[in-house]
Amino acid sequence: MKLELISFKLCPFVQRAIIILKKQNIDYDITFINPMDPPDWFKEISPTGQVPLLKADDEVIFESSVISEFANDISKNDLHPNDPIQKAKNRAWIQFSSSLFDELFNLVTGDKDTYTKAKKSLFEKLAKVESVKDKGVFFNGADFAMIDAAFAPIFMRLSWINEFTDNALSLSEFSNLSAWSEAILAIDAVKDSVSEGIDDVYYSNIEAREGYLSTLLVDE
Ligand SMILES: N[C@@H](CCC(=O)N[C@@H](CS)C(=O)NCC(=O)O)C(=O)O
Repeated sequence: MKLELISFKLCPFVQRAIIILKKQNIDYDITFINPMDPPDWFKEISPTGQVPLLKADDEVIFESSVISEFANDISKNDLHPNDPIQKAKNRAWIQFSSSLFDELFNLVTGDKDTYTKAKKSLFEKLAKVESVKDKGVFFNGADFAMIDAAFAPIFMRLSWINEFTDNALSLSEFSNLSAWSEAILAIDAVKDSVSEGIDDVYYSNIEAREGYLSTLLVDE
């Protein structure tokens, strides 16, 4: 099967799909577009107008979680836990994790009031994750799973923001999440899921948005 992932370099949802494709050693081509100004061929095949979109031969698969599940389904090694309850709980927390991108967006773009509310909401959600996280290295313990890939783009962006500021969004109050974030960000498939220099692009994006977060940037 020929796979082509339609992508946008800064997109955290694309990143999730790439991590699973890489972790499962699946061959795929990648095509970058700007979803804010998409080419006509993309508009014709995309039901939502959003990336990621996976072309599998002549079929179109959309939604990052579905693309990730598909990549897992066509692989020998299942990256979900075997136990149905555990798997269902993982899927529920994956869905929960997607809502964190709303707070991240508001943190990067909002004025001081929006930033403050988004930070409070983000940390309330993170506290819930902290309370259910296994004490092992990854979410379920020793093995990297689908859920770890789902959280990776969040932890990567939080670590960039902490590096660019005086730890404005430090995870230090969450000991489980701090260790989990470190373990996830050390995985090759995670490190290789973004283009070289994308952290600089993220920094410039924060500056360009001129939100409250841009006032917290310390010069690199
Ligand atoms: N629920 C979608 C969200 C994807 C998404 O928001 N992609 C953004 C880029 S990061 C996009 O394509 N935005 C263009 C638009 O919404 O028109 C998924 O998980 O795949």
